[in-house]
Amino acid sequence: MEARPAVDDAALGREALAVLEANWTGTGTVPAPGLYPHQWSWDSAFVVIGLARHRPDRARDELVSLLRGQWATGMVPHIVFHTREAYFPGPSVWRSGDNRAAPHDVLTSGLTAPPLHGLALWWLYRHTGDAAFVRQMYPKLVRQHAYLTASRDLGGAGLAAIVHPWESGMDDSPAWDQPLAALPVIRYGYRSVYRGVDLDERHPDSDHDRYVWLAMRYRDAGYGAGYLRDEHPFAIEDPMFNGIWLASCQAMAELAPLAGADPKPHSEQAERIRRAMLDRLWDGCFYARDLRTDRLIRVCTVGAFGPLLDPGLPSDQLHAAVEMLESARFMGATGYPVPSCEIRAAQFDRTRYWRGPSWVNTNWLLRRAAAVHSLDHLGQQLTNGTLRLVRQAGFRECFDPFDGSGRGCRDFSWSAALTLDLLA
Ligand code: 9WN
Repeated sequence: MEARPAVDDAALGREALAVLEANWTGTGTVPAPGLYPHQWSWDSAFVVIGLARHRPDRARDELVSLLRGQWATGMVPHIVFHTREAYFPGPSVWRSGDNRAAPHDVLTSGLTAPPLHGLALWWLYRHTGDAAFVRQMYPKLVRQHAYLTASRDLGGAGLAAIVHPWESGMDDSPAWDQPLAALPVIRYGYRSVYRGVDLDERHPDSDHDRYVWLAMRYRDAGYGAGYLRDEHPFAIEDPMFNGIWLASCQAMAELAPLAGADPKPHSEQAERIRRAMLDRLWDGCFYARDLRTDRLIRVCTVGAFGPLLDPGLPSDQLHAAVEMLESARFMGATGYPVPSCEIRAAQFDRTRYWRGPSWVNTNWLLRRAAAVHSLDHLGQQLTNGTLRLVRQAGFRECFDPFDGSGRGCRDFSWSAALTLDLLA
């Protein structure tokens, strides 16, 4: 495995800031130079979190810039294109400009992403005390949450459904294999967009073709909520997406008084999400539910731990989930935290993207979960293990969970940003 010269904390922090500076375009932070040359939604939220202590000015600009892409429906798109077309699918595929709900002055994708922004705003406030900025952003995030309630509660129980694997942020997770296999494959052949990375580490062409087909179908239906409810072939209640939403609802409840608003609707929303996740997704582990078959997708991925972000998670589920996380099914068997799929699953692959490798962002989310439950030992293990990964292999996109070697691209923004937070 490639080894880097030993770096102390101060040098690692300087390197992380330098990566983020290099990835700043003047209007936003790109996730990775070349590979992801636009602004991605949950990547930006992680950048806000990482910069909160070190560059609050930049963290504020990042969030403002991302939310310029928000649609009139409240939807925060998963990609905002401040720059020319340089990724596929780009603006000419999404055609947001043709949709009346999309912003006029900036082009975007038509999908959304895990709604981490409430938690990111709370994190920024916690480190800056900037209530004026909270007042400015709060109404936009209220509208984001309202969109999820109005247009994404496709199961009618209070959870938000994702309608595309890209919306999970975990594109090729084994959890999407079955619902994806039910879709037709029409050759588009655009996977070559992934320049500079090993294509064997990513999803096959057939999956990419299905991603594109699904996105275009939604586009051709005008990105309509009625179409999603009645016809769209991919609709899934994902525990990570909803666990993040719940955490953002709780963050919004704390921020509401600063904006002169009532916290209660946010706490009530969080309770609804908690109840629905327990009723619909829990069966010894939190699984994703396929709304088109009304069945749980019984493969345990890192997404199963999203509900741990909830301080109100009942102790039975909390203990069972933590036991599983620490067991030989997840981090008990690997040298590094946390594999993206349980290692005994047939689909586990230590080299392939969201099918096995460890990621800094999910490690950070689980460390946050450990903090809300005062699981100090677990939190420390996650912090130390993640810092060991980036110290040895650099700010890679993801890592082999057994030997810690880097996978995917280099100079990845959220790996750098969250390292800053872990070092603090
Ligand atoms: C599709 C930008 C994004 C992340 C996702 C990650 C990957 C895109 C892709 O890169 O997704 O949105 O082309 O694979 O899976 O989590 O937000 O870093």
